[in-house]
Amino acid sequence: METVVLVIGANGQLGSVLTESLQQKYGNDNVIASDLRPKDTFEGIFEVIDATDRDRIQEIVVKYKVTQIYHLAAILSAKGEETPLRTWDINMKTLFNVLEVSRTQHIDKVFFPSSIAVFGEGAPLEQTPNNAYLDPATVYGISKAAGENWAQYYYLRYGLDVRSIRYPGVIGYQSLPGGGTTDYAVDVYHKAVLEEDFNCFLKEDATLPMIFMDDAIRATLEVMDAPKKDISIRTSYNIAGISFSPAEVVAEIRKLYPDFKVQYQPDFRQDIASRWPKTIDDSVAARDWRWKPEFDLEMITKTMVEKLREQYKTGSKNLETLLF
Ligand code: AKB
Repeated sequence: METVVLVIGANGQLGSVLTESLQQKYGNDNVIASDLRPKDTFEGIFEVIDATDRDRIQEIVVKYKVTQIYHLAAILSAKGEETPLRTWDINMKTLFNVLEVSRTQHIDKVFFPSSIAVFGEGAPLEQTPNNAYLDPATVYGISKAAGENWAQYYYLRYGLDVRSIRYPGVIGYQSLPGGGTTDYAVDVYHKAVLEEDFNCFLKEDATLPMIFMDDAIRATLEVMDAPKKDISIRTSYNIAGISFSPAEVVAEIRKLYPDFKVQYQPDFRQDIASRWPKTIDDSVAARDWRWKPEFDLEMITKTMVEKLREQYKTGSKNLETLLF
């Protein structure tokens, strides 16, 4: 049977880039992008879906004979703290809707993104293992930890093939993040290329796990493509990219922009970051589906600067819609 993919949250930082990769892999006619609002720049099939509305998800699944769902809609760590109960409600309701529609409509595979935000003070900060104790301190982290367990429940109870990755902070030039604690690592490149000063909301030594967009997308496709028998983790897989602190990324950027100025003004996001791992042990993903990141800080910096320069010079439509 042909693969037909539904992406929920297709306008987001990861969703927008993943949708393009899925279009390349399965063809434009076999990828249904969806979000709360359509985006002018989007080319392909788009449906408005509010994922809190289960009937609407089901309608689209039936209409296009969807076989796989990538559920990327969620309120992230920093934004989530503004309205904790609403964040819980939205993150969980949308997940349950996806799981229930998938179970009842016999969807082949579901992708559920988790995050390093599932970890808290009970986990080692360095080389945090896949099976570390989970005591997240943000409502986003709590919803992801619960979501991982529900994903596993649907697999064990109903045989639903749900696969999941715990993303580090994702860095890419194609889209902007929104509402996360790791967002500074994208903003810093925009400010450098625009030759503006940068105010960092984390401390200069706040090391966090990060991953370049290309690696994040490849990991997603690889875990979804892996033979079912190789998927030994039904909660979520740790994946590592590269860990660095604000001071380290700034030092790398200064190799290209020696006058780049930065002030550190840590806010509540520093408290969130201080409980997250600094480095991640991804040996289980490496063993099960041969995960290996490719981009280090130097490569990320070179690519981000080159691509953003190009985009700002040509007044890329993508950036306009995202920034203004
Ligand atoms: C966030 O900072 O909330 C996200 C994440 C690490 O899941 N980028």
